[in-house]
Amino acid sequence: MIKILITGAGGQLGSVLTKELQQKFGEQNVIATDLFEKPNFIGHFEQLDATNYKAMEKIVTKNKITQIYHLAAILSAKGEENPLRTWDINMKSLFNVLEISRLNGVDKVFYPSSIAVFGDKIERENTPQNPNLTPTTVYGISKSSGENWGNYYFEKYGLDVRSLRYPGVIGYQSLPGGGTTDYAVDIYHKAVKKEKFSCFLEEDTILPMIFMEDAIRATLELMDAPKERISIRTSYNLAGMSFNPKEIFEAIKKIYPDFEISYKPDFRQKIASSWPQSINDTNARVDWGWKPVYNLNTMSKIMIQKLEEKYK
Ligand code: AKB
Repeated sequence: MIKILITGAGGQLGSVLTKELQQKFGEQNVIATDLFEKPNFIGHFEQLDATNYKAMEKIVTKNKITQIYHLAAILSAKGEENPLRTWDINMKSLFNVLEISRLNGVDKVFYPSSIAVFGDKIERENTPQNPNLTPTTVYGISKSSGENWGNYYFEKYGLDVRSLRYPGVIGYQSLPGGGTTDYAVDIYHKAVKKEKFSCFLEEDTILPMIFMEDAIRATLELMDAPKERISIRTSYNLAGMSFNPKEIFEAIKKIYPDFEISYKPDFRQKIASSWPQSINDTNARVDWGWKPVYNLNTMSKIMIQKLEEKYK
């Protein structure tokens, strides 16, 4: 019997993943947790600060949890406001998940990593799986350390920790908060609301991105893969598509010819400039059959159609 706990269930990815897991495993078998319950949430919700060991342990034991999806974290841009607090929250919550899992019979853990683990000392095109990681943000440092802690718990205790290095995730269902790739979601909302868009990155800043549907499918496929197929216990590179602000603007302009953009790069430009432009995800393809479906144009059509329904 699979019983799932999700931390950060109210976040951009967490809110969509929670629904998918509810559909797959049954609403009663998914316990969504976060600092606050979202209005209109349907299912089993428990309020949880993931840095609180005792509170997390209580939910895990009471509900006989067998899998944890640990999505709670402070992201790249927000994390720079208070680096030590970001480190503390991101690492404390991860240690809680790993220790509680090992001591309470949880069989599988999902830990999201990020393209933020790569620094500016790498090949920025087709970035390989195992370059020297020199992250430039505290979020990236916490994720690269977290990947190694996941690997450590697998090697030392046999805990089945699995992880993906997500690119920027773009979806119509939820809003991101505090990331460097957030502009690529916001731009669609502005276009559909017939507002001008001010972009915090320069027009030629190429970043790896992925459509929410692909990101969710990658997560479920990784978690479903037979154990012997998982050769990487730090975190898998994962690619969807790559584009810059000018290209996404042009894709949207095909649908809204009057849409306007201006560029006002801020501190996030430096972060974006230190990240890869495209990702080599051969290991994910070979090990568990990963293949993205969406590109910039197919994603843009769906984003706009769904947001038009939302704002109607
Ligand atoms: C961020 O921009 O911080 C995140 C990420 C790429 O991990 N979206």
